[in-house]
Amino acid sequence: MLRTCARCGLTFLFLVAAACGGQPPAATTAQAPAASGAAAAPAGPPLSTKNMAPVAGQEKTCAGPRAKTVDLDVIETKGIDLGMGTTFAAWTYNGHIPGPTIEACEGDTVTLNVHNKGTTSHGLDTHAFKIDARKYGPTAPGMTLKIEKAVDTPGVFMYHCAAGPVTDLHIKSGIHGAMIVYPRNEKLRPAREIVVVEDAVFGTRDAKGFIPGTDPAKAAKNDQLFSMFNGRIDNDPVRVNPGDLVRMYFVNIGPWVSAAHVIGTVLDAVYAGAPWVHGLQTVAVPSGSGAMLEFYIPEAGVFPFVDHDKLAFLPFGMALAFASEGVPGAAH
Ligand SMILES: [Cu+2]
Repeated sequence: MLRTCARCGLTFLFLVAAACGGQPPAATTAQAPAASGAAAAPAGPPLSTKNMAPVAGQEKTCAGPRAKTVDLDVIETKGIDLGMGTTFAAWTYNGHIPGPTIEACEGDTVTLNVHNKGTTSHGLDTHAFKIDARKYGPTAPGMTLKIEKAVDTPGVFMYHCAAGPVTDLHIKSGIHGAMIVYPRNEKLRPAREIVVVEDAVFGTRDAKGFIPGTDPAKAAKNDQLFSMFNGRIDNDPVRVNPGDLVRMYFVNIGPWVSAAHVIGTVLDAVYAGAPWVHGLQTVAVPSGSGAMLEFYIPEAGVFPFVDHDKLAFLPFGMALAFASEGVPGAAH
């Protein structure tokens, strides 16, 4: 069994210490929080984690060309760093778990070129497309699979390998990511945006912390060794400020339903397919689905994002802390 590290064994103490011990925020964007759906002051820059780049966002994406092309390499790695002294011989898009976030705007035509640089057949299935499923592949090693379709449904979608009967094994080996389709005519509220993908590893960790690959028996039983956010067992705190509105583009790869919850606040608005829903403590996001989760940072402090049904993994670092040191008093 995976051991807890000294730093993460006391998860909340660590989160609080990390939040209080770092550098002060560059700027305070505290604001009188707007009522749901109302206009708000400009937000700060988008947020990121170690394995997740900031998004371009709705404005840039929707102002860009109506035809968007994304190239993805399927790479079977010999080992990637998951944090806490653990490495995993993952299969990936572009060498990382998760793969790169694909951003498009409602009405765009999206072309995905999947270059299979692996040793077995791989493909790509995005839940944002309405298309003949056979076009998702797979394709043989050395080949490129081209998939093209206009997207007409805004939302946060899972994309993943399509490998016929062994698709589950490929998804659970790391070949997955998030695709955002921004609405073209509904302007999203200014917010600190971040992408979070919940995933898991199904294997056995040796004495050196190496997981040589996915264990098919564990995968078949949804018996994960641990679950993660953005391909990391542990993540550094994400710096925010009191009064910030955070919009999380969340995808649950699985296993099971994610009970998406932010400790210390209430979800102000959730979009998992129209209409927006307001005032939720926890929202259920099934495996294979996604949602936009909006919440305010109510005051200075630490606000960990968790899967409330997987709190058993807290000792192994499974919490993404939003940490605020800014000016208290901008409470929402
Ligand atoms: Cu695959």
